[in-house]
Amino acid sequence: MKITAMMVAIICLAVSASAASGTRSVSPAEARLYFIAPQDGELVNGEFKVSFGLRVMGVALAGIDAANTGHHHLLINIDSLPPMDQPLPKSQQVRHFGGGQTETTLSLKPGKHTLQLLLGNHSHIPHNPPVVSHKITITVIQKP
Ligand SMILES: [Cu+2]
Repeated sequence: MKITAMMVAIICLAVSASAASGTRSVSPAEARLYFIAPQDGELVNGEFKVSFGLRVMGVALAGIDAANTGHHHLLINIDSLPPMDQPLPKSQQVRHFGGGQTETTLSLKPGKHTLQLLLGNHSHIPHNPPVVSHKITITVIQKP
């Protein structure tokens, strides 16, 4: 009987350990994610700089599990947010900055585009509650 209970306990530990890398991380309620540049409604050239702002939390490399940290994801022309309980997909529309970058240079076609920032934890899963910016709309104009 004792052995059986111990075996169950070991199995439970193994299961929770394997699930740990795939769980959400808690974020402080005061955390804020925002665009330093460009601003909502701004007209930009075909190639432009995007700067990410984060308050209360810190930036960590993907794979580093430290409290109150995460890495930036830039969502380009995404209408509805991806699922918040699983790793974010990687695509041209969902860009990961797992190297801890806080800015990038984007090249987009002329016209209107939306940009939104979403923080992900060490395994690219959004925090609980999600740390997400307002969605901004920019207009790319041809280079002069
Ligand atoms: Cu990521």
